[in-house]
Amino acid sequence: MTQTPYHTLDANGICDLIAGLPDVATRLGGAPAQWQVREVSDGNLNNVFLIAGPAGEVCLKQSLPHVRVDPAWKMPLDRTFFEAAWLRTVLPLVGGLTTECLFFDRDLYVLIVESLSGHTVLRTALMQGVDWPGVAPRIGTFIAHATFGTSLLARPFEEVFTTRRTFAANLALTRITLDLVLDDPYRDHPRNHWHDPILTPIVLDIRSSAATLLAVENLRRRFLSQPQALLHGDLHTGSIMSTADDTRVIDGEFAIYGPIGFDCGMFVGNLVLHYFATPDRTARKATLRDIAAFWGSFHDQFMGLWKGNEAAPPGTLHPLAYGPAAHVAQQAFMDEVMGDTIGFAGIEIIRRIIGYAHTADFDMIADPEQRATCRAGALSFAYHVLDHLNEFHTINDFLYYLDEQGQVGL
Ligand code: SR1
Ligand code: MG
Repeated sequence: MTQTPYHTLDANGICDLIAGLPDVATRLGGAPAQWQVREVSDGNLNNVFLIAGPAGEVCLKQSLPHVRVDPAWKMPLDRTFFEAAWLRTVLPLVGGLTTECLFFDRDLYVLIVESLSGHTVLRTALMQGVDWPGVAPRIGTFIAHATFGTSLLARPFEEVFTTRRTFAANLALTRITLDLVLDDPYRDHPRNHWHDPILTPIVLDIRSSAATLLAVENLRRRFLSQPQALLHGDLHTGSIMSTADDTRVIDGEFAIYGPIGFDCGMFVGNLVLHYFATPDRTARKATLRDIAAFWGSFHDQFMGLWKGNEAAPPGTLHPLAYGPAAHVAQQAFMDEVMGDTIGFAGIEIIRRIIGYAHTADFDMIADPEQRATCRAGALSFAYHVLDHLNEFHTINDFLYYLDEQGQVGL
């Protein structure tokens, strides 16, 4: 049997690898003996290291043949390939809102990117109580440019179909999303878990509401059958690193063509989790402001790119209709993205509370009873949103209801 060249790298292996990569080694400066390797893995899937030299630092990510946090859960290695391909596709569209791919190796499934050690994971920063009003609109900019630029609105279909073919092979991680996000929470499954008993009646209500289940089924079908643009695919607040002034979207390993509202909804859903995990009126108002600013930024920039698209490359679909009717049609498309955003936000909230992969947001609340009440508030909110999805006509309807629910018990 042929031995595959793949092996998991330790600190020595990492230094040996980088010593053979002149561009990366130059960024670090000095000699390999001076390089410090620090493991900083904290996601569910991969090993991540920071390597510092006298002149600078890089970040190395390596796929494991299993889920990092559950070695019994076997997994193909190709996820860093898709992350590298995603970075190379979106970096030219979004400029400084992600990181540069410095190296990818398909034998070792190693990806090396710029280090962001001066930045903080957005979820952590939010939990520490920072208020950075610039972040949400920057994520709006990121999604508008990354999605518009990979869609049929901006590129000839031959290019879009070729990119779609690449990312359509991201089967293992798409399966994770389908199962963990869009299916498990709505049925009995051993991967689901929650320990607060006050959540159980809400879970039972969710699972017995035909309106909710049909809404989820519809969104699940849309996720798989509406290849509007290249998505990040896992755009939660742990996939964003930021300072007050500089924001980067990282971890694009779940990249897949899908409905644009999936990325928007995942981001909004995670802001809502933070909202309910912060039982403080001022902080909650800041989150309402952030969601509004995110949507405004995304909407206006996507529409701006669409309207100013006369310079699209030859072969791109040019509009046939102009004038007010065309504007109404564009607005209808944006309304569809908004409907998806609200629906996928609800779905993301539910899976983060009762599914396999929870988030740390609620851990900040010391009192177990208050923690359970806040979780229940978020879960009930998401349930109501999905159960009455057709009644949310604008993002303001969503924010109004969020504000109303956020005042209960404060
Ligand atoms: C087994 S992977 C679980 C979750 O971690 C990733 O970050 C995605 O959010 C996925 O759903
Ligand atoms: Mg991730």
